[in-house]
Amino acid sequence: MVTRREALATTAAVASGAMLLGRASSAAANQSEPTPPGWGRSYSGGPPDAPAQAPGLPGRDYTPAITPNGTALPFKIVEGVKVFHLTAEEVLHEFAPGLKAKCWGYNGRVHGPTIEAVEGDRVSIYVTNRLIAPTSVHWHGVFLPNGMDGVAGLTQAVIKPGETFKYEFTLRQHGTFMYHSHHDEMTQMALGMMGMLVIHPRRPTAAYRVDRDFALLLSEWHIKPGAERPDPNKMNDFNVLTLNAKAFPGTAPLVCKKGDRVRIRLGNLSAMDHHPIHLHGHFFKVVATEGGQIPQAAQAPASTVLVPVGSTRDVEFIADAPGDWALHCHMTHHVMNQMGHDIPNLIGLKAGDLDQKLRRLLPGYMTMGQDGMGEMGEMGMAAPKNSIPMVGDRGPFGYITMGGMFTIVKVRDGLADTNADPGWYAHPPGTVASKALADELKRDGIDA
Ligand SMILES: [Cu+2]
Repeated sequence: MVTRREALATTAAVASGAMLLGRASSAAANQSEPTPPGWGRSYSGGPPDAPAQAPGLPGRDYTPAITPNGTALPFKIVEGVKVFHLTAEEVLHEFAPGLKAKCWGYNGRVHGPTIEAVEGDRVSIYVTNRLIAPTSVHWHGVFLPNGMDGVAGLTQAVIKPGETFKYEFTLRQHGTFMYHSHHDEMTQMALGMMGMLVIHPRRPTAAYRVDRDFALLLSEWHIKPGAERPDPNKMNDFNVLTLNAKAFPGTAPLVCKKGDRVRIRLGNLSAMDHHPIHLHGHFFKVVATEGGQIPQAAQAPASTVLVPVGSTRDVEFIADAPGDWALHCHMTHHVMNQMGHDIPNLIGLKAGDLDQKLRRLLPGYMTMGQDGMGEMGEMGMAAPKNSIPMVGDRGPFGYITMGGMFTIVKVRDGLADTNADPGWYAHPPGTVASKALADELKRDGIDA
């Protein structure tokens, strides 16, 4: 079956030679201004503008990125221009099983779908506002005419409820970018109004090609247990930390075949926190920021990358170690869900017969936290309606005491389908940490 998009795409490909004579011709180039060595031009205004090229197509010009728990924004091609449509609206969003909240997003999703395009594409992005408040959209990190930058009041009028605005510009860079509301940011971004924007190179080098290309947007929320909406007025004490707006165990795993070259595009639009994202079992190289590609000689190896607020970091690695590898923010409070914050410190407390006494008044009462939080999620103690446990989920060896900004990179040998969760890793015999045997303790002189 030929979809409308494919039909348009075919037409566009056939017509691409004539395209510059059409609508995109006003974007014809005047790039005679010299730029200092090592600096590309930032301006893509029109006219003068960057020359638009034939729209880049998935499969032919790029391998689409994967947005775990998300999706790509569909487009159509009209007269050589790639046309997208975002609708800002309220969305009932599930962060993890047990926690839903009324958020603001785009096209029925929180966060919005990933916009994907190719360097040289002329893009037209329509934004319809179905919120109760005015809004605007900023294309974060993208070179464009000043009036397309989306800063309400500064470079454009607000998009009032019911109105549709059009943004149009030619993409003249590649990399990982983001889009977000730029009107009443404190409220609108805290409610979820953001998404990823991936621009592929027009002529990808061998180094650019990867087998798996993931996009993860980091953000943070304050949702009082039981509340129906995130609270945008909180300046700290964020209690739901998310990857693509999901908190573990709501996060989808990143599934790879052994030996895959993998890219993870990390963007951070949290209100107040930078996130050091740590990958287990591998090292990666930080290959790009929202400012562009990092020269190969400067791509430092690491297993943790700090993603500052308002930034993107692309990391690449070879998934050569089969297993279930944690990928998470290393701030310990960012891998803790709602209930773990701001409770009295009871570490080391001897509850004694306190529990028994209190149970006479409160049947089922149990003092929590005297040996930490590990058991709390598992026991599901006293979780108010519409809230998620402080920590994680049941794993193959017991409870995983991590929640929030946590997911699993699942690397498998001989995997047929990387789109399905392959389940838990089957460890080769003798490769799992286990209780030491008496003769081992004796042999190695361990006085336990
Ligand atoms: Cu963090």
